[in-house]
Amino acid sequence: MVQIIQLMDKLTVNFCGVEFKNPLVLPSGIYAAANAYLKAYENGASGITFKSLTVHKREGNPPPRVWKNEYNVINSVGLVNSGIAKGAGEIALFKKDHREIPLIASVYATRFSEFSLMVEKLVPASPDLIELNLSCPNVDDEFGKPLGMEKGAAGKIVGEVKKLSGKIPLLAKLSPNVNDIADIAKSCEGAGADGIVAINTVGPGMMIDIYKKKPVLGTKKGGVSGPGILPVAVRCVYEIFEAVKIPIIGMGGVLKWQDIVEMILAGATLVGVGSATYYKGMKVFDELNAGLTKYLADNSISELDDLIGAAHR
Ligand code: RRO
Repeated sequence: MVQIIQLMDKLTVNFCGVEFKNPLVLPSGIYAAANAYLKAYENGASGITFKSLTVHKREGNPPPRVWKNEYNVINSVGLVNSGIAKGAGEIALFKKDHREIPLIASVYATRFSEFSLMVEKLVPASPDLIELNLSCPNVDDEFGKPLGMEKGAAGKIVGEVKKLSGKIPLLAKLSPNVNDIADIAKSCEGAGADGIVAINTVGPGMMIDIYKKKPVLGTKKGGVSGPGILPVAVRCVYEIFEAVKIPIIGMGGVLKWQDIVEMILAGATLVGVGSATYYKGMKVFDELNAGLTKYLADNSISELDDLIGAAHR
């Protein structure tokens, strides 16, 4: 028992000054209720990201919004959320009741000024980190491409928000659906980002129900996650690691403990586990932590730090 606790201690990670008990976090948008966040934590996630907030409440896209097959999940949730005023209140309450759980707040906007407005409202709620979602793929029809798909705009958003975020570290969540994700990451770092989150969903993609002979999603197209996108995510994390010095939360397609190791070797300090909960339930966090712990022991690796970016050496 003592030995297991010592081994589990090896999983502790410091990310932007925040202590995480292991490298596995819940990404934004997988769940949107406090009880699901708590369940993820109780099952071994070390931190949670709240659903991205927008200035105003949103009802989301027409259903069906999420669909999965053996290889992939496709979603077109459409940013369902209660809006920044209520959302910031929910974050403050969660933080008051669960000070011990590292909490990442997330915001999405279609105008530069909206990012600033939301971050001003979030700071008093005291999230541990703030994620700027520069990359939701599912609202193009309403708003056009997300602002952060281009390095000039991504840097400008980070620079503006950095003036308001104070001591709370700022993360930029990037899209893989660009020519050069590393260049965008570099621009965010130059503008003051403290960390990068990569990747958001791939696509847009489409799945078709062969019996109904129709696309499965209400909006037909959506962002693709799940095991099939892991190699894209690993490549993005690898390229970003070469381009920046700030730490990375790697995510996209992680299902097995071996995928966590790949992500960390590519350069991730923390790893997001989202779609895997749709395949295996919340218990997947404990399963992945156990696999990672055994891998460290079997390979005589004393510190997780020794693995971060090791594929570059
Ligand atoms: O809500 C969504 O449709 C959504 C968001 Br905000 C995002 O960042 N990524 C995604 O795949 N879906």
